[in-house]
Amino acid sequence: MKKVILLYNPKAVFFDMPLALLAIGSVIDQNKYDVIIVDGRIEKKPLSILKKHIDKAVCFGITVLTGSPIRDALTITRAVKKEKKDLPVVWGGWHTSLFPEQTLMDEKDIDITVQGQGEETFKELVKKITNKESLSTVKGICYRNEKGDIIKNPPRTIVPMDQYSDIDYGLIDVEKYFEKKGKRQLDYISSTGCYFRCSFCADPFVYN
Ligand code: B12
Repeated sequence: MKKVILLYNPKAVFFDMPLALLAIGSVIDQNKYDVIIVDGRIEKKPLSILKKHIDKAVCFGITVLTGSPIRDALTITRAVKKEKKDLPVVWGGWHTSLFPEQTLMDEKDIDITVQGQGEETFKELVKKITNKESLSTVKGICYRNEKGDIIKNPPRTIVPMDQYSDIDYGLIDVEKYFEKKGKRQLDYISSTGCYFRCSFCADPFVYN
């Protein structure tokens, strides 16, 4: 029986494709795992879909931007944890890149936060979690150890995005996004990081 990597995009008022989850989902070996992306912006009852897969899940990953998406991310995290207490919950994205430790301090149901690019980090995390190995060598994460202490590992060096596998748009129902947007438009991000230092922007802090 194949194990499941369960991923969630919180509710928001925008219907762009969940590029972060597609990016981390696309690097997972689909011969070993079924990658299931549930989108709170698309599904009417996302929690019931998540619950259907929870028994086979190895971990539960959520992408989080600072601001309103946090509310739904928390609601879903707590509901998932209530259902399966020992399922590792991984929060990644811009919010946890800016607030690695604080996110864990504020919410006991989050086990791991990921900083910066997620592809390699998530691949490694999935392997460690599956084999029940220590997370102490996984770069670019912050986690709670067995004693309950919050540990921040060294950062991961930024990698040119061309080195990653192609994005597998088959992981989502692309037609549903076209419907929500009212046009057939495919989202694509062509760069990582930025040379400028604009004071309002998160990029200088996350990608230096
Ligand atoms: C596309 C985009 C949008 C779209 C879609 C947003 C969406 N919800 O999907 C639109 C135009 C709607 C939008 C709106 C907003 N955006 Co915007 N947006 C972007 C943009 C340009 C690209 C994001 C993206 O898809 N990147 C491609 C994917 C592959 O990369 P990624 O998301 O960074 O994910 C990687 C890692 O973060 C990590 N990762 C991410 N999630 C997870 C989860 C797990 C489990 C793991 C392991 C790893 C992981 O791994 C991924 C692969 O390396 C970024 C800037 C940028 N250049 O990235 C800003 C950015 C994300 N937006 C930002 C902001 C502030 C907003 C708004 C609040 C603006 C506003 N004032 O209204 C709104 C809020 C949106 C919302 N509430 O959902 C900030 C976020 C800062 C923060 N602290 O969270 C950014 C970083 C811009 C900036 N430089 O300041 N945005």
